[in-house]
Amino acid sequence: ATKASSKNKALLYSLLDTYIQNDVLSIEESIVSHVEYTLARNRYNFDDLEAYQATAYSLRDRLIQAWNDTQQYFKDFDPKRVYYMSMEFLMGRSLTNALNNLAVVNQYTEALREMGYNLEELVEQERDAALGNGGLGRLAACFLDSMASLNLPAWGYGLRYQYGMFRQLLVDGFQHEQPDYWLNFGNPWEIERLNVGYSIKFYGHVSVQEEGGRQVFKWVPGESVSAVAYDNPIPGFQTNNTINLRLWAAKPDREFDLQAFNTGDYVQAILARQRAETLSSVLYPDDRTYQGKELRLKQQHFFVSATMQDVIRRYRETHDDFEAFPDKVAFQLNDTHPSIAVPELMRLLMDEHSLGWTRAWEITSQVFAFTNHTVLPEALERWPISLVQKLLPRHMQIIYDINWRFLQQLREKVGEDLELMSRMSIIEEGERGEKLVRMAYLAVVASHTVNGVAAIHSDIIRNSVFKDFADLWPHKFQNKTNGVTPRRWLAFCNPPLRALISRTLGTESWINNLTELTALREHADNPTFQEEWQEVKRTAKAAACRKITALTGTEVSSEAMLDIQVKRIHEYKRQLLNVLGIIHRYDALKKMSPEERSKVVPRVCVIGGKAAPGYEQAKRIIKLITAVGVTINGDKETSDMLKVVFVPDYNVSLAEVLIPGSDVSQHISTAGTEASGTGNMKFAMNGSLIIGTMDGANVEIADEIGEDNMFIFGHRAHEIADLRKQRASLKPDPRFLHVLDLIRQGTFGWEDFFEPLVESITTGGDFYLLANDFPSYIAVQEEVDRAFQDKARWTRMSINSVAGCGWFSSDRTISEYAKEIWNVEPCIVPAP
Ligand code: 4GP
Repeated sequence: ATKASSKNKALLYSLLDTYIQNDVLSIEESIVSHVEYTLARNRYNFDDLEAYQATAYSLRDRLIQAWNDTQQYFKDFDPKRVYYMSMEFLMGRSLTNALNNLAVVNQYTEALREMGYNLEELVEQERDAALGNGGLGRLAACFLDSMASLNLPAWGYGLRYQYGMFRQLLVDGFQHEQPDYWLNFGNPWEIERLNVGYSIKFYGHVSVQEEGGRQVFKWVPGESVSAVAYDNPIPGFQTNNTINLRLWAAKPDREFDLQAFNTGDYVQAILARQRAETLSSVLYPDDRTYQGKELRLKQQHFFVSATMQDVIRRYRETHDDFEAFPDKVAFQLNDTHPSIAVPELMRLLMDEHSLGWTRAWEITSQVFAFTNHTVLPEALERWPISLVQKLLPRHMQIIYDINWRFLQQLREKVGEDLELMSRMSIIEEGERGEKLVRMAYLAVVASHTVNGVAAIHSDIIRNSVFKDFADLWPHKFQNKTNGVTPRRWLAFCNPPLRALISRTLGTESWINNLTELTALREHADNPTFQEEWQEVKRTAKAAACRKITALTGTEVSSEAMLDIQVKRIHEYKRQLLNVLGIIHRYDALKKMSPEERSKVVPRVCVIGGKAAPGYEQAKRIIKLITAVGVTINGDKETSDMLKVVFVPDYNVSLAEVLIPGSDVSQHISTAGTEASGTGNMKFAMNGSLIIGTMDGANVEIADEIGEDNMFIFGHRAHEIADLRKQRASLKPDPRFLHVLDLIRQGTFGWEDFFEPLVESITTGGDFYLLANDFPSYIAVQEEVDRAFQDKARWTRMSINSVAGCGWFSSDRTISEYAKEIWNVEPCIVPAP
């Protein structure tokens, strides 16, 4: 009886605890005490920034509690864990996400209101954590959210850049890059772990010694840097589980200092050590091309080596040898960026933990899996041997050994096929005699599984990018269609839509089980429901329009159709096709009588996205968009019917406002070039209709929501190769040629500056086949206008879009990875 009653008491206290913690007064007390003791400000007088920071610290206390419970539980339970290794995590803001996941939005709103603050305004004080370029980095962030929400024993590992993705300014319509000092006011969401650090080696040489009849390799480094951990708690939705994103920052290495200071020049020695810190300071903003940059390879090794050492240390806390390592550890390589982890793990196992090659390789080849994110050839990383040799001499030896054994194995299987062997070799005999390491092949050889990110992309990988390997090891290749988190990208960024859906379905369980949205289909034609749906869209659209006006100074009417294309600027993504379509629309408007014009559906065309700083054509495209905007928006005759705006500095938090408000969005890459796309999923999930090609995940979106609920156009992937061959003989549509003429004639000014763009898509060039797809693009745009005029039809399409999005929850994607690649299971932390 006493046992039972003490159990009851414990339960009572824990309920009471939670109650007291979530009581508005306690929340106020917690915020005020952070103002006073963490920020050391006056508790009676603090501004919005301080209020935001104190609120964040107050939430961090809760996150730390849950984090500790979770990590302790994982430690006791010792499940197999997955480590998601990525050079990029494009997290965005944390406040709204934390409030929602901890289910304390109302209490905090109320507490802040009583103290005289508005939560919505405080949210705006937070700087985006923009530690990523685009799709690949944002996918990693969505995956963390799903791993936490699915209670997986998972961690993310990455780099703590001090400068995230650059801020984009527009000056006279040109992109300028400004540094993103995101840590200027500190980062309340992270926990600095000065006690968790590793020494990371670079340069130097390798010596070989005989020890007990066995060769022992000793790497004598020429430089060493310390990696220090910063932990970022990642809460799950409606669960106590809170996982970790561990980011590494570089610090001068103390051990190494001893030698350095003997040189006699004390000040120089300090300055030299100080430079070590710059290693992790900046994110490379050139998505997809990092070739040959020594600092980039240094960053990769730094991040990977710290991660491998950390994982091994954790594993060794509970295991005496490496027998169980593959049963306890899974690594996912987010693209090839972390693939130097393969030789690094081999090195640690052999040189530091005395395993033989065979055993080390057995272990290594059971723990890695690799995701490819793009088929663009320039993105496949290849490092000059001379560079790898200089920076990581021991790794170069190991890579040669891996390659030698692989080629032996290949020879045994297929015989002496020199041509095939040189095609598949990890070492490429580059032009001008410069040999290169093909990082993707290294990753494929060492990984037990290789996956693409949408069905069509995984087919392309199997049939072309990695064809030889897929023929050799068909079992290695899988598809894992991307997804996005329905928390951030629907429930939290679009509260009115969340409320309407929950009211209609009578539950919120769809947020964790997104396929439940299919039940919306039966309401798609219901007039009352349609009206409510339109009202939700109106609210979101008004907010998006206000934001657009605030950012650009251009007034846009929320009566017009809001048409958005936001993503990195890339030729293959064909923002240029969008602009050509806009010019065509403008030209058509100009040729109409006022009477005809009054019947046209008004449209606001929004384009946003960053260009890599060295990518000239992409930067020209931005200037073309803004120049076209100046002409069109300034034309009184048509400006009620058509507006063109370029939104500067597109980022995660801007996406959260624009996406819910849009009517249509464009995902119009040349078929076979966009691996998946994830923006398409976010728009569809918010009832924005998709104008798209049959590329990437658009193909599966069409399967799920139905082609008749989208605007599909353009040539299909299987036609592209032939069309490319026939480019020289193509007779482009006269409307296409006319649009090019308008640019050439200077209708938008800057005709000389735009010439290389026009040139790139005229006959003979036009690698991305704009001319081929232009007629069907124009036709589908007319279809879009017609559909928009039929409100009931449009609303039905919009409802069906959302209803068909269940498949694109990153929860689905992550469950597949967990079952089919990682072999890890949920590990649910009991409620406190
Ligand atoms: C992107 C792909 O371009 C995009 O299609 C995909 O949805 C996303 O990865 C996530 O898988 N690739 C990159 C990159 O961002 O840097 O290669």
